[in-house]
Amino acid sequence: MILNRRKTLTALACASLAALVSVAPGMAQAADKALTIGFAQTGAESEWRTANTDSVKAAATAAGVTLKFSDAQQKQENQIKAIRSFIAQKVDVIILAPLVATGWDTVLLEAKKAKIPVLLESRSVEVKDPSTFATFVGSDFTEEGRRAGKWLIENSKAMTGDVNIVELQGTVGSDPAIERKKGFEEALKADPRFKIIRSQTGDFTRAKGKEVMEAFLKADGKKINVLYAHNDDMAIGAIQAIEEAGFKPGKDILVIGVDAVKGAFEAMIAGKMNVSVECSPLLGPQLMQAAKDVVGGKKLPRWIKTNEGVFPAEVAAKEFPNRKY
Ligand code: GYE
Repeated sequence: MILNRRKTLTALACASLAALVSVAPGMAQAADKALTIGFAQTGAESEWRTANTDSVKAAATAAGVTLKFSDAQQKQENQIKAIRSFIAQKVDVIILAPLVATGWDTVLLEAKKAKIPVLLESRSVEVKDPSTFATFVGSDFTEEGRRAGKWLIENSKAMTGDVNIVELQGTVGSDPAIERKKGFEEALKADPRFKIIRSQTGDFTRAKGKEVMEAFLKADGKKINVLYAHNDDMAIGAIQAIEEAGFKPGKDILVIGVDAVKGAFEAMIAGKMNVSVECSPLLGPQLMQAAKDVVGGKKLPRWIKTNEGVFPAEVAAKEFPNRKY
C-alpha cells in the first residue's frame, strides 16, 4: 500500500513535472516571442553604413530575430516601398534608417494604423505626428559638428589671418548633414577669422568627395586651409584629390572627418588626416533591445543616444587596434 502510494505520488510528480516542462517553452515563447523585423536601410554608401548593417544583422541573429533586410540604394522611394512591403508581410517591428529627414508622414502613418512600431536608427525625421515612430536610436549630430569646430579652434591658433574652410556636406536633406553643418557653424561663429568659402554635397561617398574636392581645388587651390567633411569616406576621397593637385593633406590643408572608421585611422596614421569625430554605427544591440521592449508594451525614451568621443591623429596609432569598425 505504502509502496503503491509512493508510486502514485511519484507518477503524479512526474506528470506535473512533464506538464510544467511542456508548458514552460510555450509560456517563454509568449513572453519572449521570436520577432520578425523589417529593416529599411539607406544603402551601402560608406564604411560606416556597412558596419551599421553588419551590427544590426549580427545583433538580430544573436537575439533569435528573423530580419528582413532591404537596401534602398540611397533612394527614399525604395525605402517607402520596403516599408509598405513590411507592413503587408505583418512584421512585428520596422527599423528605418531614413535617407532624408522629410517625406515620411504618409508611410509612417500607414505603419501606425497597422499597429507596427517603427524604430528610427542612424538618422532622424521631421514629421507632423511624432507618435508615428517609437524612438530614435543614434547620435547627437549637432554635437558632432560642434566637436569638429572646437577641434579646429584649438588647432588653428598658430595660423595667421583668415582660416579658409571648404565643407563637404553629407546627403542633401539628411539629418546628419543638416546637424553637422549647424553644429560646426555654431562653434566657429564667434570668431570671424573662420570662413567657410565653399560648401557642397559629396553625398557621403568617397567618389563624390573626391570629385567635389577637385572642383574646390580648381577654384580656390592655395587659398584652402581646412577641409571639413561630414564623414570620413568623403574626407578620404578628398585626400586623394588634394594629393593629385600637388598639396599635402594633413599639412597644407587640415583634414577633419566624422565617423572615426578604420579608414580614417589609417589616413591619420599616414599623416594625411588630422582628426575624426566619432559616430558609432554599432547600434544593433540597442535596436534589438528596443524592439523587444516596444513589443512587450514598454514605453521607449524618445531618443536612445550613443556615447562618442573625438580622435585626433596623435592618438590614432594607439587607438587603432581597439577600433571595432
Ligand atoms: O556618418 C555616414 C553615413 O547616418 C550617421 O551616414 C549616419 C551617416 C554616417 O553614411 O558615414
